[in-house]
Amino acid sequence: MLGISLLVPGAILLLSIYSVGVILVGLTEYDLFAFAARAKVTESNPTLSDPNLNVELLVKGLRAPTSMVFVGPNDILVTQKNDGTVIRIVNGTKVIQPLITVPVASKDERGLLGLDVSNNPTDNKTDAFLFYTEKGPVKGEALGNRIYKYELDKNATKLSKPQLLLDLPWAPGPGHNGGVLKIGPDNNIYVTIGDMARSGSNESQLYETQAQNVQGGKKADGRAGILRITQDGKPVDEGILGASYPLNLYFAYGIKNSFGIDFDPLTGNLWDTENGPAYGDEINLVEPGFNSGWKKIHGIWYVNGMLAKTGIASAAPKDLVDFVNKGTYSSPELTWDLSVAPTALKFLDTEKLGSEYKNNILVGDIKFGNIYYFKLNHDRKSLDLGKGLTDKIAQTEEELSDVVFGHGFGGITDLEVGPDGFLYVLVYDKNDGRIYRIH
Ligand SMILES: [Ca+2]
Ligand SMILES: [Ca+2]
Ligand SMILES: [Ca+2]
Repeated sequence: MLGISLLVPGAILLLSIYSVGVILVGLTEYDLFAFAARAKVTESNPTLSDPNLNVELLVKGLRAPTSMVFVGPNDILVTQKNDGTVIRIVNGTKVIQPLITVPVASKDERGLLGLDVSNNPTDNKTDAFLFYTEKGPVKGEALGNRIYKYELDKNATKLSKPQLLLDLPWAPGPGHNGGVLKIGPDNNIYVTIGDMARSGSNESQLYETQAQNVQGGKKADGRAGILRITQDGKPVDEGILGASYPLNLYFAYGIKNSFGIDFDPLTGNLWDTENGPAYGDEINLVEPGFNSGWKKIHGIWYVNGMLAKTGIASAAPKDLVDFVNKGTYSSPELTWDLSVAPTALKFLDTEKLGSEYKNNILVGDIKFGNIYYFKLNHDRKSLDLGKGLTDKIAQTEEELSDVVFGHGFGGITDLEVGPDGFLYVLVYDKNDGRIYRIH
């Protein structure tokens, strides 16, 4: 039903209205990892808009890969969502023995979702950080969405000495766990976490907090934001939105779900992608205390309890939670009316693809298998958009075609620049996940 609702949301809404007792909230949402909502991998090679660039298949047969990180030249660690393994790809070949297998709850969007590594220059060790939905003793339940720190051995063969750094909500789920984890230029850990909504159920209303812009709602409990912790799992300074735990972990809030963050290599500013309710996907500049507006606003539209648009939002809306003037709403730098389910966002800090690309943004999607390319404006606080996108709204495929960098990848879950300066694309599939290299 979710898959069909993506294609014809209006029809499903109509069907549901005539179905006795069906609760409509969330029905028009798509599930990112669900079969029908994803672009599929194909045997034909993806295509690129720039005739000077080439794409090559590096590895295939990965199982539900969600994130990757380089630990050396031609040496990549990959997380697999459903089996909880971290595997290693050396020179395009899979190493048989995984580095670790963690106990995951893997229904829908739950599972092993995020990975980053950090070289500690003081003791010459490499730490690795994983985000996963930890399996609980009761079927269908989880212990939490958790971040663990591990030691990566010198030969990169195993992850050991797990330390629980952060224990985040998982209920009701199983959607919107976020799970992208990145070490920032300040050496702190940044992680995306969605609202953990349950599609087709009103149970989610029990979990509405001030971080979802519900005035007088429950206290923020760690969901619906981008959180920041030190590499020891501690809050950073006194907290941006407030000093109480876990509010003091929030870097940003009002986020329905995000599968992509990265830092501008020139300014250090954080940017994200966000997924809307079948419309209103976003790219944002995320300044400290950023409020993205969910679940009052998505894209540029006010959202009602049925997740339908109810008009264009004010640029300075008054009915949002601001944590005593500490949080600031800002509208997206780009919003999609036509939903693409954007995922990874990557600044190309390399000249290897051509100097014109340097320090600009690539964004992947999971619905169409596209990579989009965006230049930044001179002040690096907005996107340099032309033609049909000058209104900052992508209404049609034609408008989007101007920013398509690559097509035909299958659903993209991660983008990385390798130590060789080339671009690597991680493609999701349950049994035939892939990595492509662009050079
Ligand atoms: Ca990555
Ligand atoms: Ca927003
Ligand atoms: Ca437009």
